[in-house]
Amino acid sequence: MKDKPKSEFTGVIHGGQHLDPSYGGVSVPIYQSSTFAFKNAAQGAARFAGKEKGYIYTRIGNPTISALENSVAFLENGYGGMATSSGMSALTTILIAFLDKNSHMIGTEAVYGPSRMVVESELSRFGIEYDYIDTSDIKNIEAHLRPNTRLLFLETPANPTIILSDIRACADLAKKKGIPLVVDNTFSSPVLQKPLDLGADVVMHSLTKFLNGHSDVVGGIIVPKTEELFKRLRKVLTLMGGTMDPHQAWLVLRGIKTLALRVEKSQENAIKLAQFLENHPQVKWVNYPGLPSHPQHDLAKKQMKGFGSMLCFGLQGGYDAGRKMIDAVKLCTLAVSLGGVESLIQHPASMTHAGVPKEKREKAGISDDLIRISVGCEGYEDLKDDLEQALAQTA
Ligand code: LCS
Repeated sequence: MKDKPKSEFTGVIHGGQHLDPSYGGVSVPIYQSSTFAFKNAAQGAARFAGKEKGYIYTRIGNPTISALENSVAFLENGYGGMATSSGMSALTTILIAFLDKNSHMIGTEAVYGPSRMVVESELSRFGIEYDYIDTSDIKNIEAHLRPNTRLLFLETPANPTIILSDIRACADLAKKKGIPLVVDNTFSSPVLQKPLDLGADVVMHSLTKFLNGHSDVVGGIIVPKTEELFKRLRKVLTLMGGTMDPHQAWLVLRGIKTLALRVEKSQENAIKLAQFLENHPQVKWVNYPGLPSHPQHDLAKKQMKGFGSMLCFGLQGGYDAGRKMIDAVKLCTLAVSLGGVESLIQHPASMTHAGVPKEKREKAGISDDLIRISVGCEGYEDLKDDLEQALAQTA
């Protein structure tokens, strides 16, 4: 399918896909081959010169991986996709493609811990300068721009605070300054938010999360808006080698077919759970973009098609009570990661964001009492009963 369908339910199944040309397989075959034979020397040379279409070597391209790349590029309205071995590999490919020695980047401070750690502790060794700041305030971004700023990186909603950044406003600013805007869209998925349509230049995902949806694959993807950006990023990815494996691609492609269904069910659960938690006497605060109490509820309504299924909260009894609660859940699983059919609960300060120093965490709003839930597709009543019994044990 090339034309845009009316519904995301159609796009996730057919977008960018065509029947297998060999045998008409309805499901894309797994081309588990590292290399592809040439008919003769002339064909091999023509493929390397880019004069003939076709596959050469799986690090450079593979039919199963292409099917996944076409699917996500279609959903994100991008020029093309580049699947990577992990979400971190998508990010590092982007960073290396855009940043030079002595260049500067601005990033959302409440990002997934390793997303800033890779810059702060590794790329800084190569002379790259950075500011991880509150990107929900456009004036704050303007104040941190430097003559050598070469990248604006947003994670919205942010992991784990669920704070939003205004993609359209950031895109306008980035355009004015000639800086590429990259958005990590992992927490929304393209079903709920399309950053490229809001003016971003590149969108990335950890495919490990909602797109795959079954907690059984690690993967990532990069989708730029233009051919020029695609060529730059593809060159870096191919040279750095963070490519995906065909079997991994096939599993994610299978997961994407039910993305819209899973997102619909999990966010229906999330809004009800957020309301339940907000009204619970032992809960001190809840952050969920679908609640009118969320500081950016209006922005969420404007830039997202739904509020998603990630939420965080703190208990009256602080982290001691929170730890008792996460030890007491029976249906929710105590595990990091997110976006799967099963509900997961975790404590960012001691788990996903433990590598970020405490003062940086606190400045970013990742308080010690913050508990994060990735709401899954179970029945709402079962999830509510589980949280209710776990909360009762913290009293
Ligand atoms: N971007 C976001 C927003 C993420 O949440 C993660 C992983 C990544 C990038 C990196 O992707 P990966 O390499 O793991 O595929 N977030 C995780 C989390 O919150 N818990 O465990 C992993």
